Order: sequence, then structure tokens, then C-alpha cells
Amino acid sequence: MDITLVRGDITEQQVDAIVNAANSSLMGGGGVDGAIHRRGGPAILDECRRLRASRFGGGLPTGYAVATTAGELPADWVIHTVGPVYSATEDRSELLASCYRESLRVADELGARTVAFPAVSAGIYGWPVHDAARIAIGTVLSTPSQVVEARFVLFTEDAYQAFRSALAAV
Ligand code: AR6
Repeated sequence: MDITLVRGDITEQQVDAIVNAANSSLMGGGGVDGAIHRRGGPAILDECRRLRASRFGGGLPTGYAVATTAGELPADWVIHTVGPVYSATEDRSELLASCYRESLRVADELGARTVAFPAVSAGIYGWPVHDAARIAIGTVLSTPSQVVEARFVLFTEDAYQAFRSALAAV
């Protein structure tokens, strides 16, 4: 699998699937989640509502992932995953790693070969970006899958530099 890093907006990526840093409700929010629903249009929220009604009545648990249409986005699918809120007192790294593993598992189920990831949990959920980058890259590299390109799409220069350092360190 090739790991690529780009500075940019995940909603513009021409890949098979993009990953959304969602919340358990699957009903949208701010950050990358807000951008994906805004640009992708109402078809994404419609499918999220159906998933809530059918499979995830209590919400999508932290560390899980589930796919929907990508609506009007260039990608074919959105894989929604719920990152952990950062805690300085409790180690939640395993939950963050699970977001990447589960997203790749769902990508394999879909037959997606190119997947774009944001820095899950590194925004509103407060995860220090260097640590988030290390977990993201380490997990994707150590997870067997059929995905040929995992593209990390970093919105800020800080996040981009953190991912560059994490990739250089493996
Ligand atoms: N493309 C790529 N990355 C982006 C974009 C974009 N268009 N917009 C923001 N980022 P966040 P979280 C970066 O806050 O920390 C939502 O309300 C951002 O700079 O989107 O997992 C959800 O509904 C940061 O590096 O996600 C949840 O309630 C990274 O994406 C909560 O936020 C993740 O930041 C999830 O918080």
C-alpha cells in the first residue's frame, strides 16, 4: 500500500472512498464532518438516518466505521468513523487505531482501492496532532487490506508537517 500525504480539502479528493471524522449520532457536525455533508448534499444524511433506524439505534460506537453514498462528492463512498475525544488521563489510542483499521475493513468490503483519510480526532476532539499522526500512519501501515493508496488529506500546515514527520519516522 502506498501512503500519500496532501495538504488540502478531503471533499475534493478523486478517490474511491473518503473517511469522515463523524460523531456517534451520524447526524453531521462541524469540522470535516460539516464540510462533507455540506458539499455532498442531503443523500448522505438520508442514508445516515436509515443506518440509525436499522443498525445503529444507539449511535455508531467510538472506533467503528460504516459506509454511505458520497452524494455529490467526487468519491463513490463516505466511510464514517467515530474517533475518541482526547483524554490526558486515559489512554484511548486503541480506539483511535480502531477507526483506521475499521475504515480499511469497510473499504475492503466495498472494493475501494483508493481511500482518503482526515486526521481523525485531531480537531474538535482535541487529539495532539503529532500523536494522532503517529497512530494513524502506524495503524494504516500495519493493517492488511486491498487498498492500494491511503491518502492522508491534511487541512492545516501543522497537521501536514506532523504527518510528514510521522511517515519519516517509520
Ligand atoms: N478536509 C480535510 N480535513 C479537514 C477538513 C476538510 N475539509 N476540515 C477540517 N479538517 P474535526 P474530530 C481537519 O474537528 O477532531 C465534528 O463536529 C481538521 O483540521 O473535523 O474527529 C464531528 O461531528 C482536523 O485536523 O474532527 C464530531 O462531533 C481534522 O480534520 C467532531 O467534530 C479532524 O478535525 C469530531 O472531531
